Amino acid sequence: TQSTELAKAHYTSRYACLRPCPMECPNQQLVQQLGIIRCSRELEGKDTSALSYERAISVLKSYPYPLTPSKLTEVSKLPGIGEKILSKITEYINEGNIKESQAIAGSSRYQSLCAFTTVYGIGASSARKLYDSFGLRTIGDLTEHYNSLPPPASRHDGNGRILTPAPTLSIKDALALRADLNETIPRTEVDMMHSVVVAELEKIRPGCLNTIVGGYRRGKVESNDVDIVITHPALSSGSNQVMGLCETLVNRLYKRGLVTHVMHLSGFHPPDALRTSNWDTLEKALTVFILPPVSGSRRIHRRLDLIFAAPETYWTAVTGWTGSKMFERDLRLWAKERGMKFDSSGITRRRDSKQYFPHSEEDVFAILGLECIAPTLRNA
Ligand code: DCP
Ligand code: MG
Repeated sequence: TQSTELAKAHYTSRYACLRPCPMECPNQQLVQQLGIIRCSRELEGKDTSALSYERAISVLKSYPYPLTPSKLTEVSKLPGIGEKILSKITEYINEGNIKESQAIAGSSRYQSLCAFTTVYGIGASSARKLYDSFGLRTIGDLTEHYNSLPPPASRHDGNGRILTPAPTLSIKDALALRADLNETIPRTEVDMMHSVVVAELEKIRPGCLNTIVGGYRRGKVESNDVDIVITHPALSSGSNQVMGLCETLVNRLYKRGLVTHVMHLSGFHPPDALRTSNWDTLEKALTVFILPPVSGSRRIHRRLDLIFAAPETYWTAVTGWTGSKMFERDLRLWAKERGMKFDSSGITRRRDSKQYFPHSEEDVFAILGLECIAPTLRNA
C-alpha cells in the first residue's frame, strides 16, 4: 500500500474509475438514445466511433444534474464530449429526441443485426456476414441456416485431451436456448444460483471464499448472467490447484445436471468466442446453468461464469470482474499511465516487475493511487 495521497473521485474526471456513477442517472433518456448510435457503430464495425460514443455516454451517466440549455456550456467542457456528440446532446435538449437515433432504431438492417447478436456466439462481424453474404434477415432465417450446417467438431486442448464432458454451446444450441438466455435474471434468482453453486463447492473444497461480481454487485436489478469469483485460502498459485478446482467444480455441476453447457474452460479458447480480447489469465468456466427442478415452476437456462483465483489475486479478480466495462478499461489505462499494470489477475509495477498482493478491494484502489468507489457507483 502506498502512502501518497489518493486521487479524488469526481464526475469531471477523465477516467471512468474516478467517476462515481449510479445505475440510473438523471439523463437516462438521452443516454439511451446515444446508446442506439453507439450500438449501431459497433454493429457496423466502426469501433473508433463506437468507443467515442461509449466514452461520452459514460461521462454523461456520471453527470449528476438533469440537462437543461443552461448546462450545455459545462457539458461541452466535460472530457470525451466532442463537437459531434455535443450537437446530438443539443438536439436532444431542444427537440426532445435525436433524429439519427430514431432513424437507426427504425432501420431493418439495425434490427436484424441486433437480433443476430442476441444469439450467444454471434458478434458484430458474424452478424454482418450473415446479413450481407448469406442474405439472412430474421432469427428464423438464422435457425434454418444453422440447421443446414454440419455439427461442430468436439473440443480438445492443444494435446487432444477433452477438457470437459459437458457439450460446448454451438450456435444451433444457442439459438434453441435464445429465449432462456435473453431473459434477465432477478436478484433473488442470482442468490439462489449462488447458493446452489456454493453448496457444491463446499462439498469438494470446504472453506472457499467467493463473491458474486458483475452487474449484480453494482446493484443491477436484472442481470444478463451470474459471475462468481472463487478462491480458497490454502490454494497455491504456482501449481495447477486453481485449475483443478475449476475443473472439478464444473464437472460436478455437469454430472448433477446443473451445468448443461461449457463454452470455455481454463486455457481453452473456442475460435469464435465473444470478448476474446482483454482476457486476463485467470482460470474460468463460462457455462450454461439451470437450477434444480422445483415442482410447478419453469426452469430457465442461465449464463453462469465461474472465475477462480489464487488467494493473492482474489481481490484484483473481484475488482476486475465487478465492472463496468468502461470502469475496468480506465482502471487499466490509469494504471498504465502510472507505470503499473492492472488486470483481474494482478497488479505489477512495470519498471521492476514488482507484484502487489492486495488484502482487500480498498487495497487494490490504494495501490493504484485511487479513492475507492463503492461497487454500486461503478456503473460508468
Ligand atoms: N469484464 C471485463 N472484460 C471482459 C469481461 C468481463 O472487464 N472481457 C468485467 C466487466 C464486467 C464484468 O467483468 O462488468 C462482468 O461481465 P459481464 O459481461 O457479465 O457484464 P455485467 O455483469 O456487468 O452485466 P450483465 O452480466 O448483466 O450483462
Ligand atoms: Mg454479468
